[in-house]
Amino acid sequence: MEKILVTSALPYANGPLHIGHIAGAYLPADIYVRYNKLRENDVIFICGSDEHGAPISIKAEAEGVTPREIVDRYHHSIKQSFAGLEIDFDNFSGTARPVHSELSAEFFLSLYNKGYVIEKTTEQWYDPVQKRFLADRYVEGTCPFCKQPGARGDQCDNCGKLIDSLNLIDPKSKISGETPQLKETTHWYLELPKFDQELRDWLDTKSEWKDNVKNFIMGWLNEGLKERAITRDIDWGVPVPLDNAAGKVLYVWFEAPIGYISSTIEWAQKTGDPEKWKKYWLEPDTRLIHFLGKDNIPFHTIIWPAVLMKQDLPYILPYDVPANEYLNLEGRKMSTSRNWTVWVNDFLKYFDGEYMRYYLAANAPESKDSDFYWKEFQNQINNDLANVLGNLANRVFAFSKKYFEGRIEAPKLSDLSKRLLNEAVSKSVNISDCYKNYQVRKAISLIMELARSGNKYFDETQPWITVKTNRIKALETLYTCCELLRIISVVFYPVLPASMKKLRKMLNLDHKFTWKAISEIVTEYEIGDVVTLFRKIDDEEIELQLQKLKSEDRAESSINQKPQIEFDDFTRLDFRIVKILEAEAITKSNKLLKLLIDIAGEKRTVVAGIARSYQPEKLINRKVLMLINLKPRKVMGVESQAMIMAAHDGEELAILEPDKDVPSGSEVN
Ligand code: B3M
Ligand code: ZN
Repeated sequence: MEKILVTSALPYANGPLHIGHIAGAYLPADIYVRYNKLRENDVIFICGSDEHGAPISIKAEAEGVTPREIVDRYHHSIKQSFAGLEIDFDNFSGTARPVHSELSAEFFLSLYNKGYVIEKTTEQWYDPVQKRFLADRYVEGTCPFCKQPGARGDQCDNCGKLIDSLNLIDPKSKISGETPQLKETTHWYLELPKFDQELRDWLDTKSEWKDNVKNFIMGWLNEGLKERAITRDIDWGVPVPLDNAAGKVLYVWFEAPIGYISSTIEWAQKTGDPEKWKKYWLEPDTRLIHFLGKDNIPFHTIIWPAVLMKQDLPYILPYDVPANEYLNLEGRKMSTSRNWTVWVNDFLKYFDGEYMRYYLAANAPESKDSDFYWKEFQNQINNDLANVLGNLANRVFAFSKKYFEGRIEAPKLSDLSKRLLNEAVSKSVNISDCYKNYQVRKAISLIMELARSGNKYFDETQPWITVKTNRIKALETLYTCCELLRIISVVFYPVLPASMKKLRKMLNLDHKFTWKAISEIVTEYEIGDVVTLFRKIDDEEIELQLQKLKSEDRAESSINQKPQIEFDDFTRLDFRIVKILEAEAITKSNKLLKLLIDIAGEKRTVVAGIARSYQPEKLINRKVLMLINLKPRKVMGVESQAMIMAAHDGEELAILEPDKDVPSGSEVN
């Protein structure tokens, strides 16, 4: 019996799950775990939500709620997706729990005390309005290499070069739009260069790893490992456990993988044997297998092993990291900000979770990117599941009920029948190897071959004729097919657990079964109530999904739309029609005018950047659109208490006036 600890990358609790997540990190792991449970291995499946990091705290601030609320919302949504897809963890925790913070602090201190962490003070971008340091991806500017505007602080999408955000030309904060300032800050860095040899020696033992994973790591190592900051200046996270580190937290990528351990500890506590986690994490015979998408490779194969190597306790290192490539949608790269994806909870409103399992497993991005096409989804479900396997089960069971009252006893088998079953048993060995080697696509194609051979056998033996001429022959056909379906119910279980249980129920077989039992012949079947295994998907259902996708698609648009906001975000904006009472130029500025406005009797001062398009005297008494609940800001020494709305096209500005007279103070929505 092997001892196996399987993990899936912890999903960020800042958004719902989509098919890309499932295909990359969750379904392959769940299939692997189910297979190993059938093989009676000692396997546990551990995960949890990744609840820290800047995106969560920024989202919380934008919505005016606490990070906890965001985390709870998505933790719940994610769990719902997993339940609907039968992704069945032994424990699903969250990294904002005390057990995790304590362990993360311990991990940091262990590295710190052993001299692998150094403190450095550097200058970083600081948003003066938001009063926060800006992580690289929250700074945007002109690329120092190709001079294209809109480059992110970490990378330029135009020329693809990695950027040091300090070199961006004309940097702007993505959160407030302001020009950030350089400010000194102190952080703690993991001295990765010190691990170079140890990591190489360890990776040398991993010749069996998938090529895509090995190539990725060698690229990193050969470029030369660099020190990495493992702390951040935000207020949501695990506090850095040092006296001089107030306001600093551990970098989310430093502490998130520790979540695999803290979740296992939580699991052990729940089982009533709190020490049990050690049997997995501290004993070298455990196989630790991390399932993830390819963007997570370096963190799991370089930084995480380095962190594990220098702990006080003898933690095991990853045994394998079977990372997957990307899943595209309808031939295009998936994008959540453009809504070019399929959200799991939305899918589950229309289709059975097993349909997603089947299609994503049969088209898994195991060694190269693959695609989700709605039309192909329909075809594969209808052809493979409904027409081949579903049909085989249905015709065998219906026939058994009709002519044999569902009682199918083993007759003497002909060579043809024996060959079919022997073939199935020997294929089950190949299928087992496929599961073991993370080749689920191949496993599925072998299983479909079995089902097809069953239909062919049924057609060739013609039980609808023999039932009238030689009943024992008809019985032989039915019995052989039942045996074949029994074998399929085991080998297909890792991919389609619920459907295979349904199939076993019709065969009147136990739900407690093992891989070993494949070769244990059942001599008598008593067919239970016959139900449809797989319903077919209509064209209209697929049309609906395609329409939904296209109506929400913004990928091809050139309007450069900002990320979508919630309706609640919109209602927080207070737009009004206001009347301009006075207007004058602000000396020292050729852009700005100072306006005095009236909002239903209340007077306010506004600084408006419209001087190039409007002479002050032309504005008096006009009613225009303004946003009145923006926090007052000082511009050129004058406090501006509302913001004028104007359309702009390059140089020229156009203020917005209502198309009939409305009172000053009128709400706009
Ligand atoms: N949450 C990144 C991701 O979802 C991250 C994985 C953490 S695994 C320790 O892509
Ligand atoms: Zn560039």
